[in-house]
Parts: sequence; C-alpha cells; structure tokens
Amino acid sequence: QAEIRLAEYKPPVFLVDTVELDFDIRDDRTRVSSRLAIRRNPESAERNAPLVLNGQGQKLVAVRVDGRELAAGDYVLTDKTLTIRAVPDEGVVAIESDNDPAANTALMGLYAAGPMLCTQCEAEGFRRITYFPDRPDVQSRYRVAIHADEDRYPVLLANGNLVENGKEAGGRHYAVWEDPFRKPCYLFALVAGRLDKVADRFLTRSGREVLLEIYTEPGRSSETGFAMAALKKAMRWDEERFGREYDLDRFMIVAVSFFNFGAMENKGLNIFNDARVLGRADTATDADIAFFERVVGHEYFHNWSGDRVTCRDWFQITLKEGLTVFREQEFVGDMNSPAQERLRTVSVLRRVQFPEDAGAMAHPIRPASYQAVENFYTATVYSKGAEVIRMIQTLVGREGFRKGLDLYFERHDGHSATCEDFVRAMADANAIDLGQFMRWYAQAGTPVLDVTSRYDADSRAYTLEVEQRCPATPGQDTKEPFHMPLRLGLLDARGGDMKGDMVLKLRRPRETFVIEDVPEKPIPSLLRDFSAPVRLNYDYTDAELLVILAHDSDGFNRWDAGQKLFAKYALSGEALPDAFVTALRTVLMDKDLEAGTKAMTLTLPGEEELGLALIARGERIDPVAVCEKRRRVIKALAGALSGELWATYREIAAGLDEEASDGVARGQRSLKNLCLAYLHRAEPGKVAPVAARVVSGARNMTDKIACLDILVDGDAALAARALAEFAETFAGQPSIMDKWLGVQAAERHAGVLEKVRRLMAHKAFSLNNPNRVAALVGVFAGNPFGFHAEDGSGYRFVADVVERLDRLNPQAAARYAKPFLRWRDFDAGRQALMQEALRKLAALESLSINVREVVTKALG
Ligand code: B3K
Ligand code: ZN
Repeated sequence: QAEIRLAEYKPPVFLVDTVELDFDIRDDRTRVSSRLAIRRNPESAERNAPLVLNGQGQKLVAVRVDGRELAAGDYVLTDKTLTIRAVPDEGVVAIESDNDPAANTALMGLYAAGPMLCTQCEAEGFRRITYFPDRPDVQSRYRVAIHADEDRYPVLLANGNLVENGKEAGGRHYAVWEDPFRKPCYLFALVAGRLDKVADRFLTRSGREVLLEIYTEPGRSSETGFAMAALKKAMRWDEERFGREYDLDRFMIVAVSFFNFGAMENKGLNIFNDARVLGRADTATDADIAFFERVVGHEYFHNWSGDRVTCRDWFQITLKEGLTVFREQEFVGDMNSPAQERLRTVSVLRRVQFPEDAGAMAHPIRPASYQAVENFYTATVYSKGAEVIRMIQTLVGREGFRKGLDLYFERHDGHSATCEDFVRAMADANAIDLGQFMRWYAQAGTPVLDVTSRYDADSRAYTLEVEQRCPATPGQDTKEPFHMPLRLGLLDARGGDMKGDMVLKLRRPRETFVIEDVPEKPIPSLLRDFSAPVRLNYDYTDAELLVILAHDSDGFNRWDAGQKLFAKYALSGEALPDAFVTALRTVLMDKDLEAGTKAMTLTLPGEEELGLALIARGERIDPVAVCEKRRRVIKALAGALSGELWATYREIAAGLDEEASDGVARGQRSLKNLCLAYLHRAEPGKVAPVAARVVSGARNMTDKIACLDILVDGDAALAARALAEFAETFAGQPSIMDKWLGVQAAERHAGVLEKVRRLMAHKAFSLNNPNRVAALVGVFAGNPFGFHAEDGSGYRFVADVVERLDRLNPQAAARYAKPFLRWRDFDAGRQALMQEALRKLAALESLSINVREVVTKALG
C-alpha cells in the first residue's frame, strides 16, 4: 500500500458546482441518483485529464453525460473509481447506483443504525454512497430528495432547509432539502427513520430565529435536556467570544446508536453517537454528562471552524480539529471552571497524546503522509493541535487572537484552507513573524525543556538557562528548535509572587534569560498554565514543590507540583513524607477550593503517565508493577487521611442532590467518590458494605458505577451480587449495560481475561456495535492486568478481536491495533509477546489498509 503525500497535492481536475441527489429507500436497497454540474477547474494544470470519480461498495446502474446514457465501453470502472474520458469541459453527469445500507457494517457511507438509516461521510464515506470527486476542496450546493415508506421512515432529514414534502403512492412519502451553503461532500448527511423529537428556539444576536431539534430513537427524548441546554449556551458563547453567529434557519442533532466515534459536524444536521448526547443523572454518569456539553459545543463550533471554512485536503485535519478543540476547551472552561478545564485538558494530553508522540506512529499535528486517513484522527491532531492554537493565543494575546481569527474567517469563508492560511492570518493580523512557529506543524515528538537557574544576591539578578531538544521520531532523526512561549513566575520563600506572570519566547536550542531586580532567591514557577506542550525538567527540591503546591497563584502549577511529588513517591516506593500528607490534608480541608479541583489534586498521575516517567528515565515499563506502585501510595494516603476522607465523604453525601449534574455537583460527586475509593484501599471491610448499599439504593448513575468499581476491585461475593442485580435492572438499556461491561473489563486482577471472554458471549455485547466493543475490548486494552498479562494472553486476545472486527469495521479494528504501537516501551518479555501478536496479524492475507498500516508501522 502506497503512502499518500502532502507534498504531492494537486488541485482537482474538475469542480462540481451543484449536486442533486435522489434517494429512493426500499427494503432491500437504496437507489441513489445524482446529477452533478461539473466543470474543468481553471486552477488545474492537467488540461486534458479525464473525469475520475471515487466510488466503492455500491452497484453502478447507469451513467449519463449531458443526457446521453454511456455504454460500458465509454467509461472504466474499478473497485475504487469510475473514469469517464469523453466529458465536456462543462456539463451534467448523472449517475445511478444501488446501496445496501443493511449490509454496511463499516458504518461509513449510508448504513442502518438500529431502526434508522443514517450517513457518515468524513473522511471518505461519501464515495460509498455515490460516485463523486470525494475530496474536501470540491465544494458544491446540494439539493436532496428522499423517498421512503412513510410508516417505517416517518422522518426524512438532510442538510439545510426543508423546501418540499408530501405523499406518494403505495404508502410512501418524500422530502426535499436544500442547503444554501456550498460544502464539501464529507459534510453531507441524511437520516431516515421513526424518531422522537424535542424542539426549541434560539434567537441569534442579529435577531434571526433558529429552530433547534434533537432527534432520538423512540422513547429517549427525555434524555436530551443537557444537550439542548448546551446547544443554546454554545450558540450564545460563540457570538460573544468570537463574534460567530449561526447561519441557517434550523439546527438539527440526531442521536444514533451505531457510530464509529463521538459525533459529526454535518452542516445543519449533526449526527451524534447516542453515548455522547443522551442521558440524565439516573442513566448516565457525570463523566458522560460533562461530555454532552463538550461535544455538542465542539460540533456546533465546527459550523464556522470546519464547515464555513473547511480543509483543502486531509493532511490539514488539525486546521479544523485543533482549532475546534481549542474553542471547545475555552467554552467548557467559561461555562464551568477554566482552571479545572485546563487540568483536565493537560492530563488527557499527557495520558493519551504524549505516548502517541513517543510511539511507532508518532506524527506531527499535520502528518506528511498516510495510508489510511482514518488512522490520523488522533490525539496528536486534536489535542496537541489545540495546544498549538493555544500557544498562538499566548504569543499574540487574547485580543490579537480574536483579530487573527476574524481575518482567517473573512479571508477563507466559503473555501477550503491550509494550516499556512491560518497561521498567516494570525501573523498578518498581529504583525508578527510565525515562520519558525510553523515547525509545530511539521515536526513530531514531545519537546523537552531542561531548565537550570542561578541567583546572584549581590546584583539581585536571576538567570535561567533553557535548553530545548526533541526526541527522534519515525522518519525524523533530527529536529529544528521550536518557537514557543514559556510562561513563568518567581515565588518568594512563602510562595508569594515576586514578579507576576512573565512570558519568555523561546526560539533557540539554548537560551539565557536574566531577570533583574529579584529581591530574594526565587522558586521558579515554570510553564505556568502549561504554556507549551512539552516535558520540562527542573531540579526542584521537595520543599520547593510543597511551596508551589500550597501557594502558587497559578492553579495549573499548584496541581502539577502535587503530581510531580506523587509520581516521585510512587515510583521510588519511598514513604509519603509528613509534609506532603499535611499539604494534601490542607487542600482537602480548604473551605475556598472547588471540590472538583480538590479531587483532581488528590488524584495520582495515571498508570500511563507513571509509565512515561519511567521511559523518560531510560527504563522499561512493567505495567502491573506500575499499577501496584500507584495503589501503594493511595493506600498510604488513605491511611493517613482516613478521618478527613470519611468526613468529606459523609458531608458531601448528606448534602448532594442525586438529580443534580451541573458542574459544581459533578465536582462534589467526583470528590466524594474519590474519597470512598481511596478509603477502600485502606479499609476495604468498612467500605465494601457502604458501596454495596449505594449500588442497589442510589438512583444516581455516577454513584452506582463508582461503587460498582469499588466492589469489583475488592469483595468478590458482594461484587457478583451487585453485578447480577445491576444487569437485571438495566438489561433493556444498552448504553447503561456498556458501563456494566466496562466495570468488569477494568477489573485490575489477574484472570480478568476469562471474564471478558465470557462477556463477549453475553447478550449485552455485540461486535457490530462500536460502543459495545469500546466498553469491553477498549477498556480491557487499557487494563494492565488484562492487555499486559505476563503470559501474553491479553495481547493474543486483542489481536484476535482486531482480526475479527477488521472484517466488519476496519476503522474500529485499527483503533484496537494501536496499543501495540508502543511495544518498545515495555519489558523484554512483553516486547517479544507484543511483536509476536503483531507478526501474526501482519501475516494475515486479507487485512484492511487501516489495520495493515498500523501493524506494519508498529513493526517497522
Ligand atoms: N469530524 C468528526 C470526526 C470524523 C472522524 C472520521 N474518522 C467529529 C469531530 O471531530 O468533530
Ligand atoms: Zn471535530
């Protein structure tokens, strides 16, 4: 399989100005008829090239050019393309083909999602619906007619405005939708089915009324409340913060139960994985509920950063995704707690993106090549991409950033753009040079900053030496230095800020900064707010970290000081010093601190992060040992703070409304459940009965699941009973049963594989549904006792699932091949076993490009 390269980009040979689509939905097939108004692209250098349309997985019925039906000899059809040589420079190409949505298990293109039909076209799904130049730099106006049986498909939706509908013979009906905005085909969407609906209205700041609708499978409309509230907040926020107003008369969200990822920003018709949009406090956890606001906001913000201005090609995914994740983070912060949102963002980045950036498929936020584009919807493109946008904001300031964004939208509205276009708008609006900054788009790997300092009491000068380096990544042995902001402050011995917030601009491999007039030897508070996505080394003493933890004005560094100390004690096995325990007690008992922030401060770095810390020291990871080291610290801490943890638990439990799931309630609940989980390490006999009562008595799903987790982690008899009761209660609700699967797949005990194997045969599981697979296999793949079992059984199991899943859904299968990319990080025994599993996969003859790319790059 050949790599597709950014450097080989060529403009499209033909453009398509308008698209008329007609969907005739029947029980056994859907016939799609298109009329494409094509014209040669004046920007293309290939003056005589034929018209090449992408297309796969459908049956071609007829092709017409300007009304004349072509004979089989007039075109060339392969399993990927339809090539027509005899085309006018401008004309109408009409094509008919048949889709089989019921047989579409890949969930790309037009497919049956339980009782309804829906589409997913990003990145290259439209070509599975009809023959088309399926690339984002071809933008067209769409008119879409849908015909179907009225009883089975009473609701017929597509992008834009409903312009016509009515009855047809034989109990059928039709609807016609028109989207006034030009769009690339990956933003096309269609939904047909029997759906419930909740409607609301929104008045834009210029006084236009927008109809808001959320559609669900029958019986679930009472779970749309959070999403509708979030949508209205997002629409208002984008007007206020970025001056972006909604542009159609209608905005629709459809929740579907079969979906490959979180959601999709189709113009005016967002389609969501139901797990990311539906739920109440009694059916979804707080973590789920927090996602509703985040993802609804994210998809809505794409209306500008993605839809109005889209990407020239699929190398530029970060242009829309990095920017939209950044906008989403700012939104979630503003709606809740900016400080907590920052902690969450950085911990996700470190847990998920840092390992990716150190693995066998490490790539820059704009990859230079790929085999299967779907493999590049990654934490790097999304989360590191958002950090890169955030660095621009730090360099030019919030106002400058707004000016740059306005200029970007003004210049590129209605067009496809590149990352250069975005950075150029930022540079032009602020008259700064971002040439060196572009390296963030081209170089992979997490840069490392090594910082040393000295203070001269006589001259009161403080000198910082900052060295930057970036580890080699596949295909990039050496790196050029990055341009990045290093935010910092200088604390006095009691933690007071001596100089306020400063931003140093790094550009060279080694730089010296002298800060004058520093009254005493400072404790540097470095990388405040995590101003750049790097690892920073500075030789702090524990005492200095304790001062930062207790007093720094920067919330991020307060938290991070605690994380550093936790990591140190976990990995060294040293006992927790009294001073640290005292500092944590102070945090826990602080009357002014938000509960959510307390919970985050008391949470140890995850197993992934501790593993990475070992790698940074040149060691290999034994994931089971890392899990145990982490547990030891929790146990020690819980023993030392038992009284305070119980007091906190009881106080919150007594006052917290089970039905409340706003940001504050979520924070309180997370602290309460953290207290209980910690106490369970130290006093299992006392905690288990409490947890068992919650699982059967509570109505709040977060509490139920948190306590089920505790039981599964400990008392086998209580756990078995609680699991059985839970399964009986929620048997008919697949999204709740996913949590039940997940709790069991997360059990950190040897022998978890046997349980997971049995659950694969449970009626709550299905390999056809991505949410079920994520709940069981995805969670298992992150379980050190499961995936990393010393005998290799976990590796063999996951590889086996990859093989089977690949025949149904290659995109999903590739996701579960990715954990193998990191085999070099583990101890020698595990390395060998992981490679063995990879080689077995590589030897398979029929493997999708998606999985093949991951497997070959892992072994490469
Ligand atoms: N743009 C979609 C993701 C599409 C993934 C394609 N494999 C959702 C989002 O990021 O908003
Ligand atoms: Zn997105």
